[in-house]
Amino acid sequence: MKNLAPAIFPPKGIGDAKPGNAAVLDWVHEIAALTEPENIFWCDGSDRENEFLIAESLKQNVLIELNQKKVPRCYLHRSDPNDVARVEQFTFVCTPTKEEAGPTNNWSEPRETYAKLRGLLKGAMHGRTMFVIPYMMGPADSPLTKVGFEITDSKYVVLSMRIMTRMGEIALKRLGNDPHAEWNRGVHSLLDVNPERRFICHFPQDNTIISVGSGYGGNVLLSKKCLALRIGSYLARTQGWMAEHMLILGVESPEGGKHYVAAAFPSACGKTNFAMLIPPAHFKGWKITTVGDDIAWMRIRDGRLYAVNPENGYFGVVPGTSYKSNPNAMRSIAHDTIYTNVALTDDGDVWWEGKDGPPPAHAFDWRGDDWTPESKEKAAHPNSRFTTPVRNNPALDFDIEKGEGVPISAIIFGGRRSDTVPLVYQAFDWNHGVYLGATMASETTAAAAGAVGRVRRDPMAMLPFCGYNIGDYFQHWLDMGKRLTNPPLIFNVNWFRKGADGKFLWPGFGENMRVLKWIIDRCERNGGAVESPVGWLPSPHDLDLAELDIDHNAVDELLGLDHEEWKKEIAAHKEFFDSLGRIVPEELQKQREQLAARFEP
Ligand code: GTP
Ligand code: SPV
Ligand code: MN
Repeated sequence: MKNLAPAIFPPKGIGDAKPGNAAVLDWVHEIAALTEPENIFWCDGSDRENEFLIAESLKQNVLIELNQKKVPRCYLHRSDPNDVARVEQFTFVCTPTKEEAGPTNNWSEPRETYAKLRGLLKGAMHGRTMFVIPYMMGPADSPLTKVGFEITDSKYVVLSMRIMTRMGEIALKRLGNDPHAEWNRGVHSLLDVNPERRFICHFPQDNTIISVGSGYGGNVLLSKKCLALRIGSYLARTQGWMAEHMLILGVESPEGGKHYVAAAFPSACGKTNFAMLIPPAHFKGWKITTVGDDIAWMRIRDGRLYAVNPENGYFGVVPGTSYKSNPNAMRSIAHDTIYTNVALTDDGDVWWEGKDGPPPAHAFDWRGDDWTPESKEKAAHPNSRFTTPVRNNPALDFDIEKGEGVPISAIIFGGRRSDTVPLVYQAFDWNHGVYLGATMASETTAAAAGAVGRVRRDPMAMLPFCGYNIGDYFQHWLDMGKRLTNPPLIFNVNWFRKGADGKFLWPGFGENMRVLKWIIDRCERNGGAVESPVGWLPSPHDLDLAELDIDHNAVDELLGLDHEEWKKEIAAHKEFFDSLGRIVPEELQKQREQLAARFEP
């Protein structure tokens, strides 16, 4: 198996950055005694170490060399074809009781699970190198910042974690030598990359993650979904802050005013694209800056919500990315990027469906097989990804390293809905906004293994990522609202509504600026809106649609409410709440009844 490369033996001065904290050392030695690696490699994230690991990865086929003139310092990784997305059915929250994990998580009993995982990890790193990665999530001087360690036998994970997190010395410094300090323990082993022995297990009470049998993204970059969201959401509730599956962007007006907004869309529903938006020509002088594209950690300060992006890189969807749809992403991934599961052209470049220009006459597809434009298979996997440092983003926000975070004026929820849900509307107040988030739904995507295009409820885009009981999570949102004297306004958007011809009614991407502008107007209390049963809706003239080639019927359709569709939608809300049982807070049940009542004549 191509990923299961043998041990490597670095020259002196590489791989020996042993941390000073005794608790960390004890834990590493305990895991080494179990997994029996050939040697231990203590990572420091330095350039020298990185160059060494890239060279070894090329030798061992973990990375494939690309044309360094076309894409400098970029490499291609092919994951096992059975291992190309998150696996929700093999993801577990291992709390002492099943109730603590709640009805939306797979639960398994902690002691039994530890025992099972120990069995799988026994001798798993035989003949191989065990890497120890110290990393930090969040800016160096933020009260929200967390330290984690990931043990892994995958060089791809080490190389990716160096891009995705603040790795090495900075993390060791933040942790210090107090053996009682809070830090996350992450253990990852590829095992034999067998889907039958693939488990992503979280132990929130122990601040511990164990992931085996996968080499792919959210399953193995333990900083991301596992720590920053599943364990993060658990810590956030106990510590009084929020860990959310949200992008964070800045909006600067020509007059120099600035707002920040956070937006929760499910996986592969447009967060990275929205976070890197370039306004159309008509919005001269407006500028969007990126704070984060996937995860927001937020806390209350002076009655307002402030957000930081805990990550240091983007693990973004490749297909569909082009100079037309997302120029900032294209510039970001032009250098210093690891590509996973895209196609390789004959001249050593990368290619994917939706890239600018014509398809190559011949390429190797994401599996490495011959591909031509006549092939039935896609050249790039629909969930192929780039891993690129935030520093590559030309639109990076100036305050990304600000420890206190950026003040959030608006929270936006949204999903992929072909019908029912209007382009944009505003919640009446915080609790109504929590209801919008709690009942949001989306058509499923290739970001997780399983059927694509099926509508499922995905509260706050956190269904696969909330590390505790979803009823308690809803209550936490309601409680946060009570503590906010100056809460963000809450909105819902849908870029994906379709017309009778099955085509998207809204052009999306950069044109989403027009919707964002209305949201900012509402935050400044000067945007027009009409009251509707679902919330405040813009009328067509409240949206700035100048210089946009769109049919006014399409606009009416985008902003319209079909009462028959909404009857079904409200019934689906009820069905969802009923499926959760008694854990749904009374306030949200009340919101649902009020929504239903507003549709009565
Ligand atoms: P994760 O990284 O999985 O969390 O995904 P994401 O939410 O960051 O989604 P991303 O921005 O990568 O977009 C996913 C897919 O949606 C891509 O294929 C995009 O081309 C497409 N997409 C993004 N924004 C829009 C939009 O405004 N309109 C349309 N029609 N498609 C969009
Ligand atoms: C998502 O699925 O929401 C992602 C990709 O951001 S992964 O890191 O694989 O979870
Ligand atoms: Mn995501």
